[in-house]
Amino acid sequence: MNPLGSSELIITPRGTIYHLDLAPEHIAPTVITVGDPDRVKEVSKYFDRITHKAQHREFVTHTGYIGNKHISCVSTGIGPDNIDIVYNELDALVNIDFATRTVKDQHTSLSLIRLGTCGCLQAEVPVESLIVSSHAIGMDNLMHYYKMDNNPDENYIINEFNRHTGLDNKNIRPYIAEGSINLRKHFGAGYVHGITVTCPGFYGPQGRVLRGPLAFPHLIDALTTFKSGDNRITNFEMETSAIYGLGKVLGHKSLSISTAVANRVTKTFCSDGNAAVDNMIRKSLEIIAGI
Ligand code: R1P
Ligand code: URA
Repeated sequence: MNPLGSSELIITPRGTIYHLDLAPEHIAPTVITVGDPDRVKEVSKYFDRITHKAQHREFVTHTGYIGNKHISCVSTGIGPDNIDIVYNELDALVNIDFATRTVKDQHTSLSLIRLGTCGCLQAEVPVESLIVSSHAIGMDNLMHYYKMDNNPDENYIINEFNRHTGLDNKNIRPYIAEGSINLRKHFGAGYVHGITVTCPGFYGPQGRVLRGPLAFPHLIDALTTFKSGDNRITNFEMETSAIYGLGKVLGHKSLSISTAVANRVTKTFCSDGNAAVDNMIRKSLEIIAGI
């Protein structure tokens, strides 16, 4: 294989990858991703020790240990386009030899777990619930730029979703990707499981009207009423489809966990979002440290 060129794989003079500003030795096999850069310290305050800190743009990283568990926390910022950067650069840190600029013969699979926030789409799932995404349905377009195969179950759900919502006839091409079953099985009691819809925006793409009129005024209703067997849509947010899609394409185990800060059916908003997110972090880190 020809070495990757300098505009393809961008390595700084310090030997770090361009956006994340990390060298291969700075990253752990288990990585927590969070949207908000300020949330990284809220995760790493539970580490027993921190061995490396980095920050470039919205990408803040703290790496350390909980007991013997080697763990990193990286902020992604908002949206699938940022996930494209974070996933490709984390993958490069473990699967590309920076000295030869070639893909390593031996593939390393990371465990990548998002601890985020979301809007809930079922009336009986209250704000502050912790939601584990079984699948993500992407209303964004990131994964249309990659060659990704779907299994028959994924194809079945996305076909039913398109039939139910009619959104695929409206300049949107929804896609689907499943999260890691191996990671998901650890998050039982205290977590609600369901399909997550990933939206390419917080306002119009999530049915919010401030001033701009909506092209799809019935979006929320179409999402809340969708069912495929036992699968229903529990929530929406802005990263999980890219996380699950790129996890599949690059061969990493990915899981997305969210605290519901808004319920878009009952029209309620969490009174103390920080406390609810802290609860998710503490509870989930306890599980992650034991995996
Ligand atoms: C929108 O406010 C942001 O919050 C959610 C959405 O996915 C989007 O990134 O997640 P985070 O709280 O992890 O950023
Ligand atoms: N994040 C989102 O993307 N939507 C919400 O409603 C809440 C958090």
